Amino acid sequence: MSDTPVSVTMERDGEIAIVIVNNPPVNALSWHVRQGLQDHFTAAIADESVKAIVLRCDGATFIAGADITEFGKAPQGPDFNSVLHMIEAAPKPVVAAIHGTALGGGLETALVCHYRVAVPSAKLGVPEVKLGLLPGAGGTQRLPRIVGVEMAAQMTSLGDPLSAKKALDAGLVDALAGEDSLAADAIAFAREAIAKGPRPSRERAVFGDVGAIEALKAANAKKWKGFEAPYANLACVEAATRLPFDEGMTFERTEFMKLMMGSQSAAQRHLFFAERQAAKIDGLPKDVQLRPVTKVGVIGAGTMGGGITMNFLQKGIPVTIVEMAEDALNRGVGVIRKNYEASAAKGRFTAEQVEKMMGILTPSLSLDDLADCDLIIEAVYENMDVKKDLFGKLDAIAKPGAILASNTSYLDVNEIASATKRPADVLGMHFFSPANVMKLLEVVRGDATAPDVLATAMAIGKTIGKVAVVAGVCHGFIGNRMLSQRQIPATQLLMEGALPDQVDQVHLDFGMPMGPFQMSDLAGLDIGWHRDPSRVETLRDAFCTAGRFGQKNGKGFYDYDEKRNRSVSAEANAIIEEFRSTSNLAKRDITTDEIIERTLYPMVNEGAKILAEGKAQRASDIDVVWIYGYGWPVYRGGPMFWANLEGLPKIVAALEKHGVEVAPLLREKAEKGERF
Ligand code: 3H9
Repeated sequence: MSDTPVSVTMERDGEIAIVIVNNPPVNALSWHVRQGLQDHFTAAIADESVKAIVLRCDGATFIAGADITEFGKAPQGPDFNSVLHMIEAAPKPVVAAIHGTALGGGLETALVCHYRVAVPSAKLGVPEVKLGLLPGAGGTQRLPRIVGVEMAAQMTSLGDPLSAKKALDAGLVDALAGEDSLAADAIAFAREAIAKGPRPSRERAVFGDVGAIEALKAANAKKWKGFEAPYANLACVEAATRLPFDEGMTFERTEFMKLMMGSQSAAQRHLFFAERQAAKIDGLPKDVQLRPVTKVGVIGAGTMGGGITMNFLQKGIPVTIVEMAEDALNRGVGVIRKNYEASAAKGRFTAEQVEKMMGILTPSLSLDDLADCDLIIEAVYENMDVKKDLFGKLDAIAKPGAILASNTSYLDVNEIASATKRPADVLGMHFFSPANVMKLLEVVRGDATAPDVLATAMAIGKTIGKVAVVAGVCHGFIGNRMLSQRQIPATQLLMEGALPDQVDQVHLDFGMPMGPFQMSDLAGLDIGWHRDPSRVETLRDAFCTAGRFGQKNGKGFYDYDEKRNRSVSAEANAIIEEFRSTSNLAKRDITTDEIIERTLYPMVNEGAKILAEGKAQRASDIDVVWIYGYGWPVYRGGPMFWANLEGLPKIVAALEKHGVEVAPLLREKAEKGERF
């Protein structure tokens, strides 16, 4: 018996052959699918009694793309492009019947079919750019021939799918089928297409305005900074406008291989799997039942509490928001409304939706009103006594089975839980500011947190559109614990001769959205300041004593104008100079390499400690935290992935050179030639 999985079969309906792909979960184009397509199409083409062919899929979706797990491995099975050329060259009409998502190589397969029929709920797109790639099986050459240059440029460089309706309007889909009758409708369509005959896309002319490509580049310059793939996609679409089809295909192939072999796509593919892996919780029974969450309580109507609340309202989950004082409550609710109205003005919501969301928000001045909530998230002042007092009160109010979560960003969740008689129901849900925008949610698992509580918090994170990552209890959890290892040496570099904008620029060039000192200014330099101007023991004390508190008062490490644009500050630099002169440290030139080694390598080192202590389940979870919580550049795959690319021995050597104690796990991996 052959070892080849049977993932493609063929049926007959009179003169129509129906080729059916069945390769769960997403009908990816694994080698055996390509083999099956080749075998069955060869047979259907050769069979003279077959007058037209339908291609459809079983399961939840049409083909959702190439099998990403095969990338980077030795090729097996037939070459994808050869299979597609064979389908396109069929001397009888071929009809793709699309449901679910026709993505990437899946849409490229549909593009070589002569006709496309889709159910209204289907989505069609080429998301390769999100994996640092381009549609490398003719997508960039066939789309401009079917939907025109402008739409092809948009689809390939942005990667967002079209609805079936939009695809119909664009000519990408020829007819909509009934939601429940796709198989039969596609056969009927194929029967009618027999008279029309085949219609290969490659023979059609490219149409549309090539100027759209430059316009797209201009509109997305900021978003695409540092990324290679959007530009490579556009170069291929542009090539389609001036090269014959076969030459365009060669151009596409070259560009595809460049991306495939490069580090950016490796990083983006890593992130694709890392994000999905993060949802998996080690050591949890498979049959764990989630607790229902139909009503949420949020304590604190400040920036965090308000942002957290918005996540739930947008998903139609009612929230009771509690504040101590009426003016603070009114202010908080007012900000939520203002934010929604601003989004409505930009067309993100209708006025009716805004009212609906505000209609399921219940403002309250009493904790007692949280008695019927399934999940209560505390977002008050970051102080252990305040939090313990609050959790003690909640213990008396919350209904049995309610999940009690703290949005603390540093504090010991076990100690918070100890203030209740139900520590199994307590955990951390650490949102990142602005909480309605940032995608990361650190779910902090306390020593006593029950499995179903943890699983429910992770699931609710997904419901509200977050990427949730499990973290263990430690100071700052995964993200902030690593952040502090960046901030300390960054400040030390100022003492040795660097200036804030030099350090920040290295981080910006690396691809971070802001550097360490921009971040300090944003957070506020006076947070945690002792407020005694006569005590100037740290650089921060010197800044605060000089009345430089950061963005909030327009001066910190930088000067800020009324629009919060920063400029280098002579006064700030003079403070640094003066503080340095008192510390006996000689001023010297600091190189870009040293800034990287001293600010980013210690983060990797801390990541290794976090892993060894089991505070993160896996290295890729750390990458997810930094990408979605702190804007680590996607094309660098997160700090632990990046560390592998840098080379762990190189990192160990640099840490030693700079006098940093090397984490045993990092050293061990470097010595054994392993990777994170
Ligand atoms: C391409 O096509 C290149 C071509 O141009 C060819 C050039 C020559 N391969 O996301 P989910 C797994 S590049 C392998 O949780 P959902 C996924 O890891 C590709 N595996 O489900 C997960 O596994 P596990 C272009 C894949 O319902 C499971 O399937 N296509 C692939 O939320 C379920 O996934 C894309 O970029 C794959 N292609 O969303 C589409 N896709 O259960 C990528 C998924 O072990 N995929 N898996 O964790 C998606 O966007 C979503 O998965 C999809 C379903 C929307 C399809």
